[in-house]
Amino acid sequence: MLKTINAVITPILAASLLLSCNESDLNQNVSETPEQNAPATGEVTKSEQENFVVDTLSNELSNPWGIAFLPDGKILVTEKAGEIRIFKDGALLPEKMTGVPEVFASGQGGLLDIKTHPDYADNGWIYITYSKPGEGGAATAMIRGKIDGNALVQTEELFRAQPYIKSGHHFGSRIAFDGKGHVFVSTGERGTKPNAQNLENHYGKVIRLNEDGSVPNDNPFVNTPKAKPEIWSYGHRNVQGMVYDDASNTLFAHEHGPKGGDEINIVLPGKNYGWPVITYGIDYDGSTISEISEKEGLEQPIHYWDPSIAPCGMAIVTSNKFPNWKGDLLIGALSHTHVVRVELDNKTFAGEEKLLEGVGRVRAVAESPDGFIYVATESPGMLLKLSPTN
Ligand SMILES: [Ca+2]
Repeated sequence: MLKTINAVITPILAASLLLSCNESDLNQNVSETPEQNAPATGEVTKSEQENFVVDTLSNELSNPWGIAFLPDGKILVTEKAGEIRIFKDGALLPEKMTGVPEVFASGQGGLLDIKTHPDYADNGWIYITYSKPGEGGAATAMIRGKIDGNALVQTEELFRAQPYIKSGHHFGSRIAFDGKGHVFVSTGERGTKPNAQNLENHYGKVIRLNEDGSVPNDNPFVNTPKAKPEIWSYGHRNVQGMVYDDASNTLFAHEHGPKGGDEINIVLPGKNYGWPVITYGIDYDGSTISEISEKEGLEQPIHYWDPSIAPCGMAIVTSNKFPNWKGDLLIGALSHTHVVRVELDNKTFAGEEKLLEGVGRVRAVAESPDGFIYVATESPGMLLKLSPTN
């Protein structure tokens, strides 16, 4: 069952985390977790536009964070404390993947996202983000590697955010491919707001790299003195959901805002998304962060949530398995323990619906290559599969 991480958090860090926010990974607010409300296997769930059944593939995961699909049908799930779990034929294997790097498993840090390359069948690359321990603290990092049996091999580091910071807060991070040779990585500002506006570090940013980790020469700040050339956009607080929509060539990201300020943004090169200069939220202690929510030159979200839902994980529905959801964003909610289906109309927010209400803190949402929807929750750590009923 759940491994407690409290033991490894220093008292100072723990105190700062308690002041933190609703995306806290400390599971301190899970008394509401309605285990008994999780949809029973085989029961038909009716929603506004689609009916589906939910299968619980496992309820024995420990803080699942990211989900990746292999062409042979295996599913890989990261656990935050540093394991990669393997599902074969829909069942969780007792064996864990070997060769996973050591992670800074404290606060919101740990083993984070995992994604197969769009051409995985040809090149075998799998991409992983994590909190890398190092001199002075920890940094959001991305590696790629290949899979040999149950081993992660040929790993190479593609990105490490600079600098290492002594904080367990706001590492991001999600991975998204544009299918044109680039990979995006999101970060968070590590609990230090000014980082998000400072182009001399990698925090509070969306990063864009070539798939081998090199810097694309058309990145927006490659010619800006002192700016980190990997930066694609900035002014983000903590981006834990990001997806590239191939149909509209659009990068969508959501981010944890302060209280009442979680956002969905369309991420464009060189743009400033405003944190902490503008925000719709207030600090979790009730104090004002900014008097303004709009400013010339700063981007507006396409939607914000007040109250906050604590968004984490995101998929865009592309297959015909759920035809009435096609093009919709499915977003996990940690504190609100559901999945939000967001309808878009020409890339603007057109409405939302709550799915799987009370299912637990939703950490990841993903669409498999064969069009099913997978949802990972904490407490208990479940992997759920949503299948349409026609
Ligand atoms: Ca913003």
